[in-house]
Amino acid sequence: DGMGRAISFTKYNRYDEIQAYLQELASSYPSIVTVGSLGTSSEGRAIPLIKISTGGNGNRPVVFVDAGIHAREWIAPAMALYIIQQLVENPSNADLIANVDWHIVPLLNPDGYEYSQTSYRLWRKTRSVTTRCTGSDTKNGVDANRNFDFHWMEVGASSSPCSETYAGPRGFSEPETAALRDYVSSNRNIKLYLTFHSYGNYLLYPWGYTSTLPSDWRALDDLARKANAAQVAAGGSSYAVGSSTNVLYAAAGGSDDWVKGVAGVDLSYTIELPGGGIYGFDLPASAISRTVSTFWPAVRVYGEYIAAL
Ligand code: ING
Ligand code: ZN
Repeated sequence: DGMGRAISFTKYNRYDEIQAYLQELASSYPSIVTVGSLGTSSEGRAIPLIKISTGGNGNRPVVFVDAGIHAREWIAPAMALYIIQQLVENPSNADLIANVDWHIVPLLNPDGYEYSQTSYRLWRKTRSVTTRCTGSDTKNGVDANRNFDFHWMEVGASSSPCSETYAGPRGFSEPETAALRDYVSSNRNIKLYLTFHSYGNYLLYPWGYTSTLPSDWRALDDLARKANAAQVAAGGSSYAVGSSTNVLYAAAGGSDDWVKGVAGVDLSYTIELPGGGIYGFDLPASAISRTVSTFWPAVRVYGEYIAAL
């Protein structure tokens, strides 16, 4: 009908719905949207990737956003989809794409996400089959946020395949994390990395592998505090700001540590969105819209900072 396909924020969208929305954006906004895949998951799904660019031939600074590294944290992909919608479909955000490109992976772990939708709500890991757990195959998979190869397995990660924080047989054993590595390594213009998780209201920066702060921690801290203030002004609860180790817990192999420590992207953040529901990960669908729109002003602060560099 030419009206385009809307994305809903009154329910959690399935993988196919997310892919359909991105394809619709690519056909409705061909001059600024390119849709492709970051790579292929263990179960063979394309990992969706959308690039938003108003020009500059790939020479502009890039904000890289991902979500859904962990399957059960459903509000995170919803947040990424809201960012995509706001950047592409809301003209009042034109300033954020005027001289900055955004590369967004709204669902890095589609296999785990679909498994959490259909079979087991609290699934966290990927769905790769490694060593089977004794007596059960229900605990296969790798914690993708322990699988990045920077101080891999040093702290806060498990070598047991049955553990929820199983780091994998080796760093980058998972096709999903390897795809992110390959993409970020080959895109030298990435100036800011945001990875969305839930839950608990944290704006975290490296390091997760040590309590020592990065030398540029003040810049990381200042920007996060400005982002937090913006979402508080929009009615959100205040987030705790600090390094993962110092304000949450130590864990090596996270994406933010690798992106900063190896890929050399100075500004790297793990954002823990608010929780809800019985388990914390099951924020009711009725709360999605308010949650993502309340955090949007924080994303604007991040985007404005990169636009002003
Ligand atoms: N939390 C993150 C996790 O992977 C984290 C927190 C991120 C710790 C980065 C250390 C480094 O455990 C959730 N909810 O997944
Ligand atoms: Zn997580």
